[in-house]
Amino acid sequence: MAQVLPAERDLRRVIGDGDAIPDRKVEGLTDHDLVELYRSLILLRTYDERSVVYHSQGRIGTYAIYWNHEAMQAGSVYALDEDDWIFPSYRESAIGLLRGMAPATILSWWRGHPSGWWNPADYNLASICVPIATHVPHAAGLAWGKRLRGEKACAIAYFGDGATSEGAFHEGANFAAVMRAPLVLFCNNNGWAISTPVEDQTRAETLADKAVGYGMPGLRVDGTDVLAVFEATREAVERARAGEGPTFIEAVSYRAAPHATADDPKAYIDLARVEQEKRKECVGRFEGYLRRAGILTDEMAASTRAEAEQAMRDGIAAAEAEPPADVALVFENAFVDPPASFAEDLAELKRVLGE
Ligand SMILES: Cc1ncc(C[n+]2csc(CCOP(=O)(O)OP(=O)(O)O)c2C)c(N)n1
Ligand SMILES: [Mg+2]
Repeated sequence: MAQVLPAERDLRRVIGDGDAIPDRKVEGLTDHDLVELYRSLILLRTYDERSVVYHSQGRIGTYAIYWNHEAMQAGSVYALDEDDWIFPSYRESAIGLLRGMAPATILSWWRGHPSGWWNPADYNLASICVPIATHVPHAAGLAWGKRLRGEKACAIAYFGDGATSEGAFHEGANFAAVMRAPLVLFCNNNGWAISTPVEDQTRAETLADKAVGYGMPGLRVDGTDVLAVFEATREAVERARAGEGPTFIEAVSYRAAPHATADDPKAYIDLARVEQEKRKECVGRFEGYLRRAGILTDEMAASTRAEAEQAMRDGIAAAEAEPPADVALVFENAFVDPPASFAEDLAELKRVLGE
């Protein structure tokens, strides 16, 4: 039986504040690794900011903004191997960029176009999961399968604070622990499940405390510190590969953007707190670290951003160049034996669309 460590009470941090709190180094990370992490952060940030603009221009549909969540995604993926499987929620919709997926694919997904679907096995990346926590048991099952086959790969499932109140999360966590599945349960605790604050979500002192009940270690990390996230995930991955089973990581941040483009948080959020959080957002924090270490120059920052912006311009152009989807696909792929009424429904839809 794996020994259960008490959940870390304090948030783990590597990046200091350039003042009283010193920067720390992560063992094993070279300057090249730090630059790669920076590229990942900028690519994700640019994708997110451009997507909000594309949404306002009517070029993509409702979009789940992940501004200030980039460090959780880039830091954790950097601790994985290509063989490890990623199970994203809608909040990590663009995480495939870190596996070489074209921005056009993800933009197409948000356009509701079939070219936005990929074969998960091509990237070891599961479909974007919109129902809260239903992908946690899927990830646990896949991880268990890897163990049964004697493969070294593990899986990581991303979900929010609100997801820890869902049955599927608990089933997946328990199953993974009992089977010692090589799984990382990565909880993005951004303080909100749409308009429900985390304080109304649980009576547990921390979300990482939930890990103890399943007999797995729980780590707490500053979710806006890309290096702390990397370090914690690397430990979880090492445990998984050593046959010690799952680890729960609670990465804490504060949602500094609306839940999605369809949301107006003014009705419920603390706007002063949002402004405060924006000032210490994750990309700027890492830029500060890199500058203090003498790694990042203005030139490098500008060229990294320009590269990402070009990738987005190419991405939206490619997504918009896709021929319109065949609406029959919606009806053909829902049932093996479609109900008779589907033929009429399809005819009606085509009439409405003028096809
Ligand atoms: C099973 C299910 N119930 C309800 C919803 C509606 N819903 C969409 S997002 C959301 C909040 C989830 O919050 P959290 O897990 O904290 O993730 P975050 O959006 O903050 O990343 C809810 C309840 C859903 N998508 N799926
Ligand atoms: Mg949340």
